[in-house]
Amino acid sequence: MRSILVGLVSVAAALAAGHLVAGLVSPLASPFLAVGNTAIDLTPTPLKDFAVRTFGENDKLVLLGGMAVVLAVLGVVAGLVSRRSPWPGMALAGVLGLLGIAAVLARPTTTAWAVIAPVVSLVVGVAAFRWLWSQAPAVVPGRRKFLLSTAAIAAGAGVAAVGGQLLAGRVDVEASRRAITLRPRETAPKIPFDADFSREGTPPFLTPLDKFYRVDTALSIPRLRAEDLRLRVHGMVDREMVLTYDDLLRRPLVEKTITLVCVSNEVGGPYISTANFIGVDLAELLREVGVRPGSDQLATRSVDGWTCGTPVETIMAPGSNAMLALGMNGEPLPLERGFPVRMVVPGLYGYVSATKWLVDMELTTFDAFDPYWAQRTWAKKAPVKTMSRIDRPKSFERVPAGKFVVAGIAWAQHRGIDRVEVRVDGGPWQPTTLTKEVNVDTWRMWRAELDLEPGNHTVECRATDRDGYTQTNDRAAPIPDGATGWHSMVFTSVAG
Ligand SMILES: Nc1nc2c(c(=O)[nH]1)N[C@H]1C(S)=C(S)[C@@H](COP(=O)(O)O)O[C@H]1N2
Ligand SMILES: [Mo]
Repeated sequence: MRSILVGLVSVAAALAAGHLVAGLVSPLASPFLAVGNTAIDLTPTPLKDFAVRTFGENDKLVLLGGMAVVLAVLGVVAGLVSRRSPWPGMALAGVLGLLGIAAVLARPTTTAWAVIAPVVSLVVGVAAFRWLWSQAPAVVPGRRKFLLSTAAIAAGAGVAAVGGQLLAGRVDVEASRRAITLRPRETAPKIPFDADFSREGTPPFLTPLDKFYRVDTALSIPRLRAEDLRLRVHGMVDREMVLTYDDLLRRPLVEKTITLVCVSNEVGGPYISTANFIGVDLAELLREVGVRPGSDQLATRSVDGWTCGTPVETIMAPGSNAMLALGMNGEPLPLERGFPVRMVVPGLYGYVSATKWLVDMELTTFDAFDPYWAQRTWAKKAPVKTMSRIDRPKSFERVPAGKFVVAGIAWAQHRGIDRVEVRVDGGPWQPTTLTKEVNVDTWRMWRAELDLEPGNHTVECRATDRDGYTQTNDRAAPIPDGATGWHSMVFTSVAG
């Protein structure tokens, strides 16, 4: 029992000490977070998909919780193997410490001296184990002193962990964000009130920011102040550039309504949202730096090391609407949306276009560089596939027989939606009514009135884009370049 306590408290002390020092030197060097981030990067893609599907946006909390449990178990083990001598437990603490050091060194963005955080963690872990073990009494009268020492170290660990968290947050990025007002020279046309069928179950046309889907690999949200931004543009260019946030603000700001979608969406999935993005024209900026012939990939990097590759051709095409976005829905980007600046390119899935916390843009080639997800077997190029989704009825819903409205969304960003059809129980395809098009870079909502006999039914939908392509029922998984197939919904019509 005593040795278990020694193991648990030593592990806690080690993690907390590392977290505290990391808060001082470099928050991402916290051994706990570094191991978590490394785990995310090393997780096989199918398991990652499973985690996102199962836990959605709580996937990171689940990971941190799981790590805490594993570490606690290791602490218990360290105690159990050290009943006679402290050495096995100290050795285990040392090995864990080395893992922390390796994880911090493996982070793409750590500076060399940030390694001091996991080193402190190792030393504290081994020393705490040794000291507490030596305090553990062989006789009952010594118990009180031992418990006091243990409680003191546990309390110290608590204070250190909280202190580390506070220090990591001391960069006042919220104040930096609050101080910004974005004044687009050209605002997006007002969204007409009938641009959605939200009363019939579709999402509202513009997604409120707290409802906007979120997908990224960041375990802790990067905290980069606008005034600290140095956005580098380099590689196969005529003139390198380093842009500050003020440089970006001085350029003409435009506002555009754009729908963003994630490649990991299953057919009928939730990872699609729409916002008014405020930003600067990306093609214009690239024309200023002068893209050298032969460069076909824009490789972008976020401050936490995540990378992305976008076809130069897509960005430079007339009317691409590609932008460096500084704001969403009238406010500066929220921190989790990539503050201070992110990229948006309509018509491409987010993982090949929408880099958040953007700090580096390198003109290169697809041959020369594989970004984060391409290294993990996703496609290097991924234009958004023409898709549609049924939002009403819900799966297995019971609806009144007779007249019933089905409704949903369809999207084919940058091509536009031409029509959406539905069919019931494998019958003939029927037309639906579409909302007025806001622009070709956004989703469009549809509805159709059905007349239903009582009983079980299946409704399916399919969209046709402006290029004349109609969705087929060929089923593809999200990996490597986006799911395909018709969305279908099984429901019951009830008489009376
Ligand atoms: N830095 C960074 N940017 C990123 C990602 C990431 O993991 N890290 N994920 C991308 C993916 S896969 C998508 S779908 C979009 C999602 O943007 P959102 O979270 O604002 O909805 O961001 C993209 N930008
Ligand atoms: Mo994504």
